Amino acid sequence: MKLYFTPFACSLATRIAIEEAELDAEFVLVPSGRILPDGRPFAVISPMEYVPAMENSGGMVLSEGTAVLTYIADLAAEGVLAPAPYTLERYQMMRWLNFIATEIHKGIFSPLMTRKSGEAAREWALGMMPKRFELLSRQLDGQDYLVGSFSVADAYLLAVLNWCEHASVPIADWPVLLGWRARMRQRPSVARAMAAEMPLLQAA
Ligand SMILES: N[C@@H](CCC(=O)N[C@@H](CS)C(=O)NCC(=O)O)C(=O)O
Repeated sequence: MKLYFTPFACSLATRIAIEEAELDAEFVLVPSGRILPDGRPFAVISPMEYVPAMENSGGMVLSEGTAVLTYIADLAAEGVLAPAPYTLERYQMMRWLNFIATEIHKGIFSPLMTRKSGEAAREWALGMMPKRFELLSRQLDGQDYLVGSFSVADAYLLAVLNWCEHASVPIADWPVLLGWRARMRQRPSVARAMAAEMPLLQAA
């Protein structure tokens, strides 16, 4: 399985998942020109040219982070990256994946991190942030994971909370989230994933 990534983008969550479950994957860095090392345009894998995206040995391709993360979770031993299918916890995990993708990643960080957004979009995102961070903070107050045990939702949340400083999001105003992020960064799978991508980020 190939996983297409950009250092410290949301695709970091897929690397954390692979590390956590000790699965085999080849990580392919997507060049800024969006032409892959094998000469194909990245758009044949990911129509929006977004990371993360996945291509398995049978030629199946999949884009959209929450789908790729759920696919990886289903390759792992049961309970390692996601609650068992058809359980309430499984749907709770999907709820958080969707919340992170829409309300946090795209709803807050995207406008704050692109040079193309204007002041009005930035102000809007900063205005929406407290209610959304408060919800996450309440969920993680006194518990280590978004749902029961570690899941790909935690991996995704960690990947986006890593952007706070870059996006000037005052995470220190949410001590529960700040503490959770610090503890999560010490988790061996997370530490290994971040260590693998840090030199690539610094070289970019
Ligand atoms: N809807 C996509 C969005 C993924 C996304 O925004 N990826 C960013 C990195 S975090 C990206 O590839 N950006 C490249 C670009 O905007 O050209 C998903 O949920 O996977």
